[in-house]
Amino acid sequence: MAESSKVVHANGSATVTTTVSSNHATAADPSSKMEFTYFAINRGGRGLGIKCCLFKAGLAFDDVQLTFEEFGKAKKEGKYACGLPQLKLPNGKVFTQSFAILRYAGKLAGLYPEDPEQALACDVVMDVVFDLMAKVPGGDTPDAKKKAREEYAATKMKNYTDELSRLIDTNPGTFAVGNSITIADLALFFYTDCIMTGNFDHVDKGYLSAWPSVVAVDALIRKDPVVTNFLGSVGETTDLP
Ligand SMILES: N[C@@H](CCC(=O)N[C@@H](CS)C(=O)NCC(=O)O)C(=O)O
Repeated sequence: MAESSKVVHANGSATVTTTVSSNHATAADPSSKMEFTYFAINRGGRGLGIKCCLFKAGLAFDDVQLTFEEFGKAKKEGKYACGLPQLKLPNGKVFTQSFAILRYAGKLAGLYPEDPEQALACDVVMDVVFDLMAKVPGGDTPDAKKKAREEYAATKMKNYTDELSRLIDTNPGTFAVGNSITIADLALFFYTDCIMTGNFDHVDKGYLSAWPSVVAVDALIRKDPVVTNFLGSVGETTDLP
């Protein structure tokens, strides 16, 4: 269930805040709600895994979606120094860093293993994805960006994906870690869905077919209720183009 309010600013841009809550949500009192701020996308980016966890945990939250224009303006005013996402807890404390927030939300949702070795396996997958995505090169010109991205895909990104595939093969179970979805899978999906939807500039959407184990886990994540229930609540799916 999602109720939206839209604040349209004088310059025509709009901040959309949606109160997201699953049917077992607990936060009837608005002051007990978390506030999650990211860009205006549900699927993709660093926000999806976190929102899936909060939804799974049954925690209502205000989903504040900024336009790039609003974000740019806020940055100029000194806000969001570490970028988005950010999570404000009901006690007013504000936290950044997507994977730290994902780990926190994953604990609330029961999607972060309690067993120390399983948690380690989960963290390793997450950190490989984090490095892979953090090191994606840009470029001063479109041509330079294309060249840098193609080179990255053929070298470092290939090595990181080899490692993800090795971890999946080493960890027992059908998902990245174990037999049910964890935050390792939600972190992995940040990468795989970006590639498979063709949203990773200058990398072919079939790139991952060289790693069948990664593709197999992606297919499980793509149809897992943890992901599809949240996306369904905001009218979206995990379908591929
Ligand atoms: N380490 C941070 C990185 C955050 C980050 O770079 N977010 C991007 C969007 S996915 C962003 O806001 N970029 C614009 C900026 O930092 O000004 C995290 O994991 O949350």
